[in-house]
Amino acid sequence: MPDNNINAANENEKTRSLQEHTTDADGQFITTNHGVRINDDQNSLKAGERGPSLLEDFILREKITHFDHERIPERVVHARGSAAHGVFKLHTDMSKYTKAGFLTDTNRETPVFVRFSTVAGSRGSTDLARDVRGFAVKFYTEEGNFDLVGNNMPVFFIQDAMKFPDLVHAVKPEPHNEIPQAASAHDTFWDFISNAPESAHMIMWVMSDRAIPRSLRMMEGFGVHTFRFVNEQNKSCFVKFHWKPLLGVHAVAWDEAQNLSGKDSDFHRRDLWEAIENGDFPQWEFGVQIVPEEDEHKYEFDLLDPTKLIPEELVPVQRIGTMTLNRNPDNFFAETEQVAFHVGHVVPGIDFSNDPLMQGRLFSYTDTQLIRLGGPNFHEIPINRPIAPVHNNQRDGFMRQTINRGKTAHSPNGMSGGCPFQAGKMQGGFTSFPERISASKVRERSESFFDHFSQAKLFYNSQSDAERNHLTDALCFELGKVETLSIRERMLYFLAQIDGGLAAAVAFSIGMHVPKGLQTPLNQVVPADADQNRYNSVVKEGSLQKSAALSMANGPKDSIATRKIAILAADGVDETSLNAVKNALVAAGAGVDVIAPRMGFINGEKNTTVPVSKSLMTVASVFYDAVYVPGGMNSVATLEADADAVHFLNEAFKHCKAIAVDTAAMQVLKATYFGRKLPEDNELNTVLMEGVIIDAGAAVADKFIKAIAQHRFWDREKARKVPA
Ligand code: HDE
Repeated sequence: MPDNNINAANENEKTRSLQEHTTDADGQFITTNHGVRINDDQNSLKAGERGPSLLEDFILREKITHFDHERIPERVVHARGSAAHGVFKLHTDMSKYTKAGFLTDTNRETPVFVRFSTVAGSRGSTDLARDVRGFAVKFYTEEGNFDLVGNNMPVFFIQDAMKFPDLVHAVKPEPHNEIPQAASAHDTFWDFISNAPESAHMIMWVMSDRAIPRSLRMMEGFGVHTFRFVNEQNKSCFVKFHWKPLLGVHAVAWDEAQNLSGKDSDFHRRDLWEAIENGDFPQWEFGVQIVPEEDEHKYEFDLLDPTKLIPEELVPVQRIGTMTLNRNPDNFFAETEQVAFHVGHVVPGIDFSNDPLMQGRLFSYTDTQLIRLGGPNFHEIPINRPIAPVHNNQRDGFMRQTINRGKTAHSPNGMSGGCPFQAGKMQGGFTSFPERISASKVRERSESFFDHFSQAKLFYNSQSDAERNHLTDALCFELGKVETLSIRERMLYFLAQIDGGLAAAVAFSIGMHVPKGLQTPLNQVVPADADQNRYNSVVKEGSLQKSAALSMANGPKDSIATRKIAILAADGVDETSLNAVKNALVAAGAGVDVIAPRMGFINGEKNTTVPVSKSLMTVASVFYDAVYVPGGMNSVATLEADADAVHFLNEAFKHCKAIAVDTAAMQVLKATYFGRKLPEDNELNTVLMEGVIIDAGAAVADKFIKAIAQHRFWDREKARKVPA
């Protein structure tokens, strides 16, 4: 077929869209799966009204059979997920480094589908588990699908794919009693970790607040492995991929996370869904760190080691495009559940590195889809279909949907004029980067992978005081739940190699001492011939001491866009102040709920009605970023005496949120734990009360907005005396 015919055919196929596969039942009759209209979908066919059901009832049998087969196996990891459609728009041409069309043509808009997930829990588990978050992006490029199957943390627990099943078995619920769900705070996980010092860096990330994001929209994303870019001249460089959220990176408090797990285990899913429904489309900038091929061995760490990041101080992240998520899936199962990502889905211009973790993943993803989605044709499921045309001689298999015309399914052929043709370099055929390799076949790990602790230290040292406290608390919590003493002891030894103070603080909390030497040698569980030193610290001196990019505290704090603010009110509220503050918050981009003891409407003191969004029965402060209490004598009297309202404020205070109170509502504040302890009113500006704004009427709004933009006032935790 001449080239221009191929192009015309390609154009036609490009017009296929996911929409083509959606169905809408509006105004339609109910039918069987074979298109027969059904006249009664509520009653089975019986021999007489009170008689037995008849086997011939094909309508009943089809309905029940389909139902019986509704479930498919959940993902073995990352089972719990939420996803959205969107678009990627490049703003900086990368053709110097790569020939990938979607990274060189700044006029293109590339459709994407993004699935966020937790790793350890089952499909119905809580969104708020302490866990890594998956951040998987499918780019439907004109040259085929590129999947960037990353996480919200830039490093991983292990260096070699061989250890992945062990890691996952260790973190999943324990096999004898299937406890605990979606939690790493148990013996098997820490047993594994304490014997795998390569996980030190990742443990710092997972114990940090990055593991309990405020929102999926407020997380960074990372490709983790080092990839290759390859340009038109076949020159290659190394690249690390990043996603930087425009809303900044924010977390909740651990107590809040646990609370949310009970009150709304769909918190992140709901938040993403609602933001998109409201038109608050989440956005990320796409970033790359480029390392020239000749610099491969320039760093103290190995670029192929997935437990290491490239500090942004050494190689800045260049921001090259923006991803916007602008459409919720139409159907969770068809799209979010059936989407199949694969690290091996790359397009010309992007290639792999020899990272041994990545290499194992290149096998795993197709393999898992075969069992999870039931056969080799999962690429035909609408959400997985590329927008680029597909032609090859692969045929048949369960649930094949493509109807291939013609006699040939072989190549080379003469009968079909040689079609489909191999695409040469000029026609955009994928060619692997011809990396030169000369080596012995070994089961070995490179010595350049043995420094397990320097970047763990770098991360720890780069945290703000509050972040470091949270990380310490997280370890106290997790190891406090570990029952086997020798595991706790090994972990203390492990932590001591990261930071003596950290190890001592955790030891104190779990009632132990940091061991001087290792009582239970690690080499009991590593291969007998392994050199013990390889599994211990090989810290390189003179490394970078701190990296600002590793701390969430250094992120932008200038916007309250999409934040959720609660206004507590009851009958008799001062509606003028309420409306003024509400309008100011909405104008600044926040979402506001008026919360009252009952739903419907409340009457303002000037007798206007104020609509109530939620009742105190159904919400809690953990759903909100900040809370405001307007004045109005009767409203204040009601709230002061309402335990739920007082608890709402206590909890918001405990979780270090911005709180605004009208001077006419001081009684409500005084009813709280922290308000009762207030020094006399004019001395409120102590650290403890930072972020608690007291002012009259609309004057509260400006200060309140600035406070909400700070996200949290973690210094309040220094008092550590707030119940709630
Ligand atoms: Fe995955 N991983 N993984 N993984 N992974 C899966 O694929 C696997 C790893 C990641 O939203 C599975 O379709 C191996 C690192 C995400 O659908 C499975 C190894 C990173 C998702 C699998 C790793 C990831 C998965 C399960 C070590 C961050 C969810 C279901 C060699 C860079 C994608 C599936 C989605 C899913 C295997 C390590 C990210 C079993 C063997 C490192 C975001 O194939």
